[in-house]
Amino acid sequence: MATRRFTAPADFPEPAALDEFYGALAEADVQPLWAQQGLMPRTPPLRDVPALWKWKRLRALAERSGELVPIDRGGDRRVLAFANPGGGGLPYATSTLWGAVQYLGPGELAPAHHHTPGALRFVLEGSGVWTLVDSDPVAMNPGDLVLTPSWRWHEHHNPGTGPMLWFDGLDIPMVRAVDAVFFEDGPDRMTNRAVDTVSRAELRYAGAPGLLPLDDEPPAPHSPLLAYRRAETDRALTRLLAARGGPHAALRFADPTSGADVMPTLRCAMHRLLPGLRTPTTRRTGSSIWVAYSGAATAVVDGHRFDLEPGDVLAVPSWAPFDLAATEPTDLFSVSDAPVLEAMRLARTETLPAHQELR
Ligand code: GTQ
Ligand code: FE2
Repeated sequence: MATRRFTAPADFPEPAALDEFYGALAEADVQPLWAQQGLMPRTPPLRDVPALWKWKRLRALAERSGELVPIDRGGDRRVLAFANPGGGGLPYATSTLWGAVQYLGPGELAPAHHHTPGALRFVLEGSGVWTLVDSDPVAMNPGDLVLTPSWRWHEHHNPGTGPMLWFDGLDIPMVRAVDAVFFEDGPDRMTNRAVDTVSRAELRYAGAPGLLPLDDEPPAPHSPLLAYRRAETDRALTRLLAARGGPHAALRFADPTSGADVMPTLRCAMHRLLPGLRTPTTRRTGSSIWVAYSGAATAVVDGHRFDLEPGDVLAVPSWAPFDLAATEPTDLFSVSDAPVLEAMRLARTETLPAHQELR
């Protein structure tokens, strides 16, 4: 059997020589691999923790922010970001995803800006609001998914009489990690006015499934369809559930021209679960945020049990065992970093042989 050969350093180097050597390393801005802790753990350690934000509490805080804080503070948005308790104080729901609840009061306008992080909105409460994406007015209503992809100008208008609250999902931690955040305020501010037209994006790309304009535009790096309507999602879930014979259907929101994810960094999905099933316990690389839309369900994440009611938001860390069970018919929205993990060829999924035990 071949023996591994090493050039032999002194068995017992002089402590003073070692100290001097480590000093010289630090001086030279280099660090030895042999002094690193946890650089390559055997499996991803849970950095973030599984965490739940209850809608009841969130809603009250968001409403209070509407009373106390004008919209022109910090980023021109009234946004409460989910801060993962394991995230060292950063305002991130997970290590790769920004999640937040945004509150836009009646008569308010969140003025135009653009940034390289891509954003999506999943509407939870209110009506009559529209987001202008570049020059396209996109209406917002509960259960709708609205996209404001990277570097597209966007401003939110509420000409109505009640507030709107929605979930924001962005790729901010990923774009920050690669030092590619750019931001600009809009050139001028539009006046608040109601728009009752259908967005140009929907006129072109949401006519009917599988029917695309023949005079297609050059492909954008994101879905050209900027809104996915609740009625359509609901109908598609009903049909998929029928096709599968229940009790779990999941739909991925896709670019109608390519089938790709809605944005290069973010995967969005909608799940419907019927009572009587606990999904297999799986874990995946990459993290996700889950937003309950309707019904009642229980999630187990890394042995911790969470009850999901409408509006509740759950953070699922990378490689955390995760399963779901509904106590009544339940719809859940999810956003994840899966396109990035897949592009990096780092996507892994494992289904555990048995359901996890509660801690
Ligand atoms: O609505 O434009 O939650 O720019 C974070 C940054 C929302 C927005 C957020 C943003 C927005
Ligand atoms: Fe924004």
